[in-house]
Amino acid sequence: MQTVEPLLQEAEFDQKILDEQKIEPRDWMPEAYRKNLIRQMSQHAHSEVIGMQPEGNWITRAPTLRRKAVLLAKIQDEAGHGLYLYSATETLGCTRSELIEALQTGKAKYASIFNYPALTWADVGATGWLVDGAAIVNQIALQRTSYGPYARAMVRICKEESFHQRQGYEIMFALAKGSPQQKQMAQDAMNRIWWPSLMMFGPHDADSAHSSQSMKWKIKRQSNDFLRQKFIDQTIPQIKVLGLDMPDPEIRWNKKRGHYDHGEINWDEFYQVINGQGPCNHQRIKHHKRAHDEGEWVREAVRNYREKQNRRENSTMKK
Ligand code: BYC
Repeated sequence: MQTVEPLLQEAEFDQKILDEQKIEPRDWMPEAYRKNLIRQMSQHAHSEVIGMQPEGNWITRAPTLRRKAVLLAKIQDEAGHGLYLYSATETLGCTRSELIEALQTGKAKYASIFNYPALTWADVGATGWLVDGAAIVNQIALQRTSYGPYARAMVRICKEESFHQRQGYEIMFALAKGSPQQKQMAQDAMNRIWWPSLMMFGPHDADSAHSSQSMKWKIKRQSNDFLRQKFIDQTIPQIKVLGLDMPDPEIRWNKKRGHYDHGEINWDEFYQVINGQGPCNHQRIKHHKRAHDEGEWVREAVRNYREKQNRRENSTMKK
């Protein structure tokens, strides 16, 4: 039989959610809420970190010094997002090394889009524009998520992502208004990145395993399909400004719905990629493991420094 105290704690938690109050790390929370947050937030952190790889591949080949400086700054921002999100996830009682292990052993996912290669310079533009653009649509909703540390991390992340989206669009604009070859490169990059960008919002609502509970707990504030449609509606006018052909022949304005209709995503491809069989999954994890192993000396130095500090503090307390 349940004692009264857990029931009271649960009622207090439910009331906070109802009243739009944030849940904070020291507050009582249901175990399933905590686990679900660790799952989603760590996946989000991993996405930021793995997402540096396809763009990082272009730092040495950026066409001008200005483009290189901007790209470097963007990629460093992504590293920062990963770090805020790992720290926010650790407030739920797990360690950084547990999170990294889950990523490296394939237990934790990261956004499927980063398992595709960045083939040309235009991919850097299309990634900033479409991938960061899709991320903002999702993350604006997450600024109102019920877990305080996650919501607060999103505020700064959204500001930086909008700069990323603009720099990507500026690259696309320069290419689309450039030579016929440059315009073709922009068209090709958009055609390839369009569909994986739509996949970033996850499966259809009816097939989404976590949505219903996550919406009740206000972890997610808007559904996968709602956010995907929002992204499509705001991006099509931008494609028109670029003067590029639509990446999907079924895109047309539906006056009745007040939204753009579009073709169906290839869901077989989506599930293949999220289950480890995308074009670059193995390469991405292999690279992460190598970089992580090479950074072991930094972690060791930090551990030694902390131990030394603790010893010093203990000995001054004894005095
Ligand atoms: N890719 O029940 P569902 C960035 C998984 S990075 C991979 O709908 P949920 C950037 C899902 O995890 C920003 N997996 O799940 C960085 C679940 O699997 P598990 C990236 C996906 O959580 C560098 C299963 O499918 N943004 O901006 O309710 C350079 C069932 O799905 C995907 C985020 O990470 C996917 N696309 O909703 C440039 C946003 N979709 O865990 C840019 C944070 C679904 O049961 N995350 N899955 O094994 C979210 O908002 C939500 O987790 C999702 C999915 C909307 C993605």
